[in-house]
Amino acid sequence: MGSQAPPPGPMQTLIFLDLEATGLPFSQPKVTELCLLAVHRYALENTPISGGHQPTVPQPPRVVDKLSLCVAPGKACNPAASEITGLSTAELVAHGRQRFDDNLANLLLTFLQRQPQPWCLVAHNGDRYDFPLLQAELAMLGLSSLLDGAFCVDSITALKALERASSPSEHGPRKSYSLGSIYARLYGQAPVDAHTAEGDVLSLLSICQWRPQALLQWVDANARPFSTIKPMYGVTATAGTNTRPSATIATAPVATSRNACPNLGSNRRPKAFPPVKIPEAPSSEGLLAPLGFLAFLTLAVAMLYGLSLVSPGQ
Ligand code: DCM
Ligand code: MG
Repeated sequence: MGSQAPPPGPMQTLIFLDLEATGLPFSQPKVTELCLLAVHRYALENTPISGGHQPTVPQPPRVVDKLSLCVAPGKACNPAASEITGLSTAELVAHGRQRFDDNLANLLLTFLQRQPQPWCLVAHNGDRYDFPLLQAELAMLGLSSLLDGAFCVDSITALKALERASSPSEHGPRKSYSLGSIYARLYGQAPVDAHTAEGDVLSLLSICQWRPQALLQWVDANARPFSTIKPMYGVTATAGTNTRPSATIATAPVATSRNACPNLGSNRRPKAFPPVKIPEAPSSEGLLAPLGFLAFLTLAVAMLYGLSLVSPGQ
């Protein structure tokens, strides 16, 4: 982070984002549901202050844009993921849901383009989950640079900073920074519709409305380009949407271009691992030379031995 250029001025739109998927990073998850909620900074700057020891859950702003979609993941959901999200691959297919394809990527970009820039994506645990997963889905379509115009922050880091700033002298047991725990700590109740993309996004917005001015300040100081996010897992094939994830997780060196213009129609190149160099097996030509030499030696020794047997001195 230290060497990176600072973000270009105050973020105009915060886009709260949550992805549901087939499982956790080690299982190379695929998205099953996503929700984006775009809120202009004006709304956060004008959030009504609710005082008291236990503030009430703030109303969401009246003016928001929201995009919520279910997606057929193309692979089985882990039982744990299905259990918490209420989504299974069979159900998604039975409902005719479509894959994470070019059209969806286009929809995401079109949604962003309706918002004043700069845009900042906000996701809870986004640095480890939502952002790398979104990058992996885009990379598989050959659209690695699609969201290069966006910035992003992880709300776990933001809320840690905000809570510390609000009670710097507090020394208790280690706090949990899961979305549900923060929400319960701030508002004294459990979040609604946890582990649905829209429910999680609304809870995320609520915790970000707790100290809206401080949050905006933190976001402006810490937003980093989405292009710096590495995909959660690599892509090996290079042909359009037929590319498949490789067996390796989060090891792909990423060649993202900050300046690349996100354009679905042109110059698509999926991210790919550099080819692994396998030590070459010795060729048959390489083996023939030493074998010929050995044969020659054996023959020479045999001839000398034969000569020694027939020599008159023996
Ligand atoms: N997830 C999981 N197992 C868990 C928690 C989460 O597989 N115990 C996966 C599936 C969820 C995704 O992470 O769809 C996102 O989690 P969340 O619902 O908290 O946003
Ligand atoms: Mg979620």
